[in-house]
Amino acid sequence: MSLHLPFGSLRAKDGPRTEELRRARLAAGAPVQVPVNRMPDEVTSAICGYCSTGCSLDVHVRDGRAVNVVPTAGYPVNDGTACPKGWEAMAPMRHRDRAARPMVRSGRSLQPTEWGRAFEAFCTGVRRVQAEHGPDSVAFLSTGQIVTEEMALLGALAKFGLGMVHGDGNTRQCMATSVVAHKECFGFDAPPYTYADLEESDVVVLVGSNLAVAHPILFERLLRNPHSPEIIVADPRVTDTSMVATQHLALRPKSDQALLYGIARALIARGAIDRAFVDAHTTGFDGFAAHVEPWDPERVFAETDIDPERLEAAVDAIAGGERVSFWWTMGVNQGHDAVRTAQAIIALALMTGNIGRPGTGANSITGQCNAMGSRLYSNTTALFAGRDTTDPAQRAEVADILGIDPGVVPDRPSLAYDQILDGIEDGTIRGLWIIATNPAHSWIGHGRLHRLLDELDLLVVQDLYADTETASRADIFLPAAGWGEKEGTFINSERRVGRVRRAQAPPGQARTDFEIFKGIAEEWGCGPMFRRWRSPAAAFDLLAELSRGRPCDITGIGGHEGLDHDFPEGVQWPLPEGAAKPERERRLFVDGRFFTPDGRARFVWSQPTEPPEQIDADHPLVLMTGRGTTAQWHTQTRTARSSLLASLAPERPHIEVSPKDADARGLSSGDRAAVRSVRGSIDATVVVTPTVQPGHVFLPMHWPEVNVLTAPGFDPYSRQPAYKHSAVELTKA
Ligand SMILES: Nc1nc2c(c(=O)[nH]1)N[C@H]1C(S)=C(S)[C@@H](COP(=O)(O)OP(=O)(O)OC[C@H]3O[C@@H](n4cnc5c(=O)[nH]c(N)nc54)[C@H](O)[C@@H]3O)O[C@H]1N2
Ligand SMILES: Nc1nc2c(c(=O)[nH]1)N[C@H]1C(S)=C(S)[C@@H](COP(=O)(O)OP(=O)(O)OC[C@H]3O[C@@H](n4cnc5c(=O)[nH]c(N)nc54)[C@H](O)[C@@H]3O)O[C@H]1N2
Ligand code: SF4
Ligand SMILES: [Mo]
Repeated sequence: MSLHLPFGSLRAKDGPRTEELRRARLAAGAPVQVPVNRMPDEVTSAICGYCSTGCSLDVHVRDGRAVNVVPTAGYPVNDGTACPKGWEAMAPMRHRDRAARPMVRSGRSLQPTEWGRAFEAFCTGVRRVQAEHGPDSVAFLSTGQIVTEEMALLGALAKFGLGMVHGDGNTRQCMATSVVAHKECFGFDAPPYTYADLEESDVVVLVGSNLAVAHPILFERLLRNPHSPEIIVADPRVTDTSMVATQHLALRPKSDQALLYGIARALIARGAIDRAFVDAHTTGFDGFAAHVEPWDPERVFAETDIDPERLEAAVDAIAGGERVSFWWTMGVNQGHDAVRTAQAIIALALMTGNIGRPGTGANSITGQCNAMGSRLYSNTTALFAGRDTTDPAQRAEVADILGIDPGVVPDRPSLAYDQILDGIEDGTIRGLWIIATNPAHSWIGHGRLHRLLDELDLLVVQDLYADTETASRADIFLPAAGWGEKEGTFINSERRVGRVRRAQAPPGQARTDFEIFKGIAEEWGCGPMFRRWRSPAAAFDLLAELSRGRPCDITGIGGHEGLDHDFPEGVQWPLPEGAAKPERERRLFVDGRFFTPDGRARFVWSQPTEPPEQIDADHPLVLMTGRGTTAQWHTQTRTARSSLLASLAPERPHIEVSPKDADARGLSSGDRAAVRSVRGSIDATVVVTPTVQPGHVFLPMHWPEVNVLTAPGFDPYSRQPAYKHSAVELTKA
């Protein structure tokens, strides 16, 4: 059955809503005859496969091929709008560089083969390494960018089927800090907000978040806030986001914890505390208050460069706000003291009673399209739905729901990403399976990683393209279907579960990650263990069952069918079975009850520490890295393959330098400079700009050489890499 609609009626602004389209499609009998060059045969919708905003996109299909993408009108997240990556979502999928055949290494090159041979090579390879070096010697690294159903099947297959214990993902590079901060403070990894909070606040505090570039549609929602909000941006740089701020706190890199403690102290000093909320719903406030007492305005100035007047102005705004929301992203999470910094933000929200009400919250914004799915269901470091691997009862429960022997569920937690790499270094990890991530570009200080990848006995890479920095090093390459070519769900930053749908077939022999995992299971001989995982829809039903009674309970969604028919606008977790039809936008902790055993949120604090790599005479500049433009996505494997997106982005790496530092080095805009850290040197084009302060430089992360420079430092609690503080020097090339 197909629906024929003229393109004219699918304009983003006033086109029919997804559900209406779907209803019309169901109702449509005989196809309407219209000129073929103007009409899609079918319109399907899918949540965008780039950032965690989770916009819905309508994909127009003609003759089995996706021909056009239009943002879904009426969808609660984006209502007919999208950033350039969303509009261009199909171009990288259609590109001639897409990998279409499995490949196995023969000497220096990867040679095309058939799936049967590739699965055989995979299983023999993994078995051989495990036989020689023990079952723990093969690990996997996965992603926040495949559908939840695939992530979960990967975790189950690797751990319960193939006997692996260690597996982590690129979510470690990104959200590990928020996970730990939330668990300790709220009792579960539970970002409490809904996007409407951006529009309902009268004070919005953004810490280390460049929303305008990284989450453009959320930025637009902030701009639509009708309350003329005070917008406070804490970022060492002037960014597209700080330009709309009413207060820009251009703090010294990695001094956030001191700033936040200073704000807390000042709020306490003037009695701007919600004592009733603190007494009824939290523990640890008095200890926290005593801890922050030394951060008087002079000390804050000395440690952060934010003078007492600016501090006072920020405190005034927060104290005077009725509905204050606090948001943070990688400026916080990618730090050597990241968890405690995030917890200082949470403390500000708790002590002022700014949580659980419209326009409030301590709100960590996620990064990748399905980072939230990976946090709940990737089964990398914890068990499904946030369960504890070391708890026998929770292991038994998982085994029971999946119909497997509890003995196969690992009773030890996995090593974290950097510890897996240490394992390669010390010879305990000898095989690695990398799915939907490109660490040879994105990992911190990656010179060492390149060497370690070359030392492995077995490297398997599963990607859309065989020429990524990581895939080109593989012994076995498995070609995957991508966005728009598979079924499943993503969970966005505000906990909204939304559908991803297949609009076209993948190229050549490429298969969905789900099919690849099933194929490996069959070849390995553990296929029967995964019979319940018949399809992505069946997998979703298992995941719902695994969530029953947990804070992220989604048993009330009714599976993929429920999402297709009852919740075309997606649905935020939790939604337990039998719950009333939920509101369009929901937040957590409305009743002041948290997920800790006593129902109270926790204040958690510590003494700030120094970044591990300090500037010195040879390397006097602090290097910050991050997102460059809305048109570039991470390692650019996808975005660089859209000519439109490429035209919106710089052609080569550029480094932003302050006029003072440029003068001192005889550099002008357009010059080529060598940027060097103790780990190596790269070549970049100089952009002289007052948006960075003297003593700082900024390099977008989108170029493969950037992580030659970055200093491997990690938060001790989350083991998240600290991508935003390395010491470098610049010289004219
Ligand atoms: N266009 C585009 N959008 C993306 C992505 C992409 O690659 N391209 N990636 C997605 C992903 S996975 C993620 S995680 C998010 C990241 O989203 P963001 O975290 O918003 O992006 P970043 O540019 O990494 O970092 C944000 C800001 O932190 C600032 N910063 C650096 N050091 C400090 C510090 O010490 N303190 C403070 N307060 N700020 C500091 C930087 O100057 C930068 O402006 O973006 C998502 N969206
Ligand atoms: N210097 C510096 N480095 C950073 C950061 C920084 O701020 N500064 N940020 C870090 C952060 S927050 C993140 S999240 C990471 C991101 O780092 P990566 O995850 O390494 O970057 P991506 O380019 O998103 O890689 C995703 C890969 O998956 C492939 N892929 C896409 N869809 C599919 C699919 O459906 N199936 C399969 N099998 N493959 C697929 C893509 O082609 C691509 O090769 O980078 C980190 N690195
Ligand atoms: S804002 Fe994010 S989710 Fe929305 S279209 Fe852009 S990349 Fe996709
Ligand atoms: Mo990220």
